[in-house]
Amino acid sequence: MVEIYFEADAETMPAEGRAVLQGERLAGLVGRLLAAGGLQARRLSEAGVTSGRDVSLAGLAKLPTTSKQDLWDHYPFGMLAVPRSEVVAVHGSSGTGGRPTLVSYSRADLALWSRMCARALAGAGAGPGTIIHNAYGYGLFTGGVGIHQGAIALGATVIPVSGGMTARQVTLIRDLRPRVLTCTPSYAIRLGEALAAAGLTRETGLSLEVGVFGAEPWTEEMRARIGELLGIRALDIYGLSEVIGPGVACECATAADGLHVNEDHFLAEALDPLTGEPVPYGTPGELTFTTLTKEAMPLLRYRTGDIASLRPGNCECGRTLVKMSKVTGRKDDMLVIRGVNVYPSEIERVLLAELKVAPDYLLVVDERGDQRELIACCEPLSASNLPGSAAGGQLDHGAGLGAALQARLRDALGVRVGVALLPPGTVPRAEAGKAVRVARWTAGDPPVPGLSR
Ligand code: DLL
Repeated sequence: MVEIYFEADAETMPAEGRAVLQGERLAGLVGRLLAAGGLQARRLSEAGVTSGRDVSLAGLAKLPTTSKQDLWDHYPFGMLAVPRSEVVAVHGSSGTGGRPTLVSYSRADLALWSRMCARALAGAGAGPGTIIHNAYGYGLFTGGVGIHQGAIALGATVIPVSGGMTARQVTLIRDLRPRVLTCTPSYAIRLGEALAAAGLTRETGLSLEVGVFGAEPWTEEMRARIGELLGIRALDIYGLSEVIGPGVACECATAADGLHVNEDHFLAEALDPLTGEPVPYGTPGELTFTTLTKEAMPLLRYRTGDIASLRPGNCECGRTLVKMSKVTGRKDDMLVIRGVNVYPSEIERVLLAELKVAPDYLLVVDERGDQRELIACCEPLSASNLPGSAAGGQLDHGAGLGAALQARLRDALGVRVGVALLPPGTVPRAEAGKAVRVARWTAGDPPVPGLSR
C-alpha cells in the first residue's frame, strides 16, 4: 500500500505557520464562545477575557478548562454554541453507570470529522478503492460512523460490519478480501482467533494488511500479539466523543511510533493531572484539547482524563504535527493495591510479553478481605496455538508459568499480584464495545468461573 496524505498542506505545514493559524482559530473560537453565552462564556469573562483579541497561544494555559462533569451538568444541549436546529447529529459514549456523554454535531462538524478520519486512513496506507472492513460499533458510539464517513471521504470502499457476529465477519473477510481492518484492539484479537480457527491466516491467503485500532488502551506488547496473530501492521487511532470521535490523532504506517495529533483543529496540551499546570514535552500528563474549529459544541481546554506525553518534531512520513504517545491509562483507572499505584496497562505489558499466554486477560480486584488483592486472570495457550511453534513438547500449564509471571509482575510493579491460569475460553472476550479489563469481586461467586481462593 502507498502512503498518502489526505490533506497534505495541513499535515506537513511548517510548525511556525501552523502556530499562526492556531492563534487565529483560537481567537475565533473564543469570540464564538463569548457570543454564545453560557458556561464557557461565563468562565472566560471571569478570567478577564472580553474578546477573541484578548487571547493568544502563549497565554493558553491561563484560560479556563472544561471537563466531563460540565457536559453532564449541561446535558443534553446546554453547551451548544449554535441554535439547536443546526444540530444534525448527536453521538456520544454510554459511559459507566448508564450515564451517557452526548455531543452535538453541525453539518460542518460532520464534514470535519470525516476529513480527520480520512487523514487517519490515508496515513495507514488506504486510498480510493481500498476495501475497509469496519468492525467498530455503529450507533451512538463514534467509532463505526466516524470511520465510515472517513472512508467515504477518502473514496475507499467501506464494509459497515459493526461489532459482533464474529462468524459473519470471518465470511465477509474471506469473500470481500479487505486490506484494512478497523476495530478495537481487543476485537482484533477475537477476530484473529476466529480467522485462525477457520483456517484463514496470512499463509492461507488472508487479505488484511493493516489495522487501525483504538477506542481503548493497548500496549506495544498487544501490538506485537495482534501483528503476529493477523500478520498485519497494527496502528493506533485515538479520539473521544467530546472532541469529535476517532481521528483526533493517528499513527502513520511509516513510523508507527506515536500518534499525529490533528492539531490544526484540536490544540493539544498535556497537564499535570493534580495541579493542572502544563508539563514539559516528553512528560506524561493529562491530555487536554481545544476544539479550534468545531461549531456545535466547541470546547476550550477539555481535560480528557487520558494520560500520554506530547512530542513535537518532524516525522519521517513528512507530517509536522505534534505526536502523542500511546495512552498509558486514565487518571481514574489507577488501582491502589496495598498502597502501590498500578495501571492496568503496566500489567498488560508483562502478561502479553509472555507468549505462552493468550492475549485475553482480566484483572480481578478482590475486595472481600481487609486487604485489597489483585489477581491477573489469563489463559495458557495450548502448544499448537503457540505463535511460530510447531507444536510438540508438553506445555507447562502449571505452577511454573504462573510463578514466573507472578515474579515478573512483582519486579515490574513492586507489589504482589496473583496470577490465575484458567482454561481456554474462560476469560470474557470483547464481542462488541470496549474491552472490560478490570472486575471487582466484593462477595459471592468470582467474576470469572474457575477462580478460587
Ligand atoms: O472511543 C472514539 C474512538 C473510536 C477512538 C474509535 C478511536 C477509535 P469515546 O467512546 O468517547 O470515543 O471514548 C473515548 O476512549 O477518552 C480514551 O480513554 C479511550 N480511547 C480512545 N482511543 C484510544 C486509544 C472513542 N487509541 C475514550 N488508546 C478516550 C487508548 C483510547 N485509549
